[in-house]
Amino acid sequence: MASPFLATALLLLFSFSSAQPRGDSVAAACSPNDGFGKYCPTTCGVADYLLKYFPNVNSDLDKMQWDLETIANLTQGAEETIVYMKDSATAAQKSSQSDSYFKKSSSMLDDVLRFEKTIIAQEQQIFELQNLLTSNERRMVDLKQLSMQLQQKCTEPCKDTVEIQPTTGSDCQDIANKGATTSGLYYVRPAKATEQFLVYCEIDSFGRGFTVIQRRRDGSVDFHKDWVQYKEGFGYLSPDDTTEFWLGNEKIHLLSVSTTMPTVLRIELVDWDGNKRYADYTMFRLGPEVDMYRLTYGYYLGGDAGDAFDGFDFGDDPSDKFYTSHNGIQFSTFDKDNDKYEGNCAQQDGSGWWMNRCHAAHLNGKYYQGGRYSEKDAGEFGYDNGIIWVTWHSRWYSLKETTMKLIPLSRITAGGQQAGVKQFGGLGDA
Ligand SMILES: [Ca+2]
Repeated sequence: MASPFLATALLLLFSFSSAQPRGDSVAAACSPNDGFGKYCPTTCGVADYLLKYFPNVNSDLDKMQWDLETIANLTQGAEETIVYMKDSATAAQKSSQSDSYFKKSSSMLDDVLRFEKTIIAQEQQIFELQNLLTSNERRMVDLKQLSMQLQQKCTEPCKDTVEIQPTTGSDCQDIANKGATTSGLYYVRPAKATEQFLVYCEIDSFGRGFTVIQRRRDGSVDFHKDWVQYKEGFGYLSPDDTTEFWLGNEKIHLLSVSTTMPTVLRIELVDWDGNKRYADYTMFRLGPEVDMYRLTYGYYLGGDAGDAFDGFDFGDDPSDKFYTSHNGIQFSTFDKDNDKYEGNCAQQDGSGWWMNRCHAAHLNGKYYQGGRYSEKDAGEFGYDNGIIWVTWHSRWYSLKETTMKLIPLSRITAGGQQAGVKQFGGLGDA
């Protein structure tokens, strides 16, 4: 509304001021105007016109002034808004920077969490290690105790763990007669012996006491020994009858000549099929060393193994049986040849035995696992050198187990002969 009026006023002013310096040209340039009349205004006419319009122009100028001030105010507001916005932008920038801080701090938080997890895991490990340490300490304590016990044991002198029974007697039957009921190791002193010696006594449930003079069971002892060794005895005496031995010719001699009662030599045999057989010879006697421990017996008492001591007709020669019998034959070893042969039976067969020319029974022979053997197996001489009882198995069959034992004739039938056979069960795998 103010603008058209203002424009007109300004136009008038311009027109007036430009006309003023030129004076004379006003009329020429005067244009008819309803405000000035039909004619060109004079100075007075213009003044009158100005005076007439001056209050309106003044108020218009005031209005313009006010408008300008309003505009200026608006501008300032805008400026302030811009500044505010700028500030906001800066703040926003700053806040976007703190976002990266947030990111950083959250990654730090992640790190912290990770470290916490690591710490927890390490604490768990430490706990487990502490447990291990504790159990190790306990083990150390146990080990220390064990080593203390061992040290104590080691400081004690070694004890012979072989149990020797307290009962003594002239032989095993004497010991059994005194009430001993357990088989095992005992000291005996036959009447003609100057000192006691150890023997294995086999005492059965009938109160019979056998004095064992020879034992083969597994080939663990080499029976290829010289005269002195056969005289003194060799191998091992065990309280549980698990070892092989030859008691010794001198002891056997003393046992056999110290009693006026007839002594029975019982021979028990086991083959590789576990079969068991026996042979009994009564009035057994072994001569003194000066008679080369000569074997004599009264007669064959019986048994299912047969009488191999009586010799055997091998069919090679009519004199076989005569030259393979053992009754009345002296003892021979490879270093003391007392046989009836031009050669050396004990040397050829690798044993000590009552060699004739040479044998039908040969219980100190070479041990052959499995039993059957041949001339090729028999070494450089190739003779029958196994553990032989030829009235049961051939001379090329070596027995698995043998026992030679002594008992007074009066006790051999105690409990009956059958009982004697039953008691045989002490041998082998029984
Ligand atoms: Ca000879």
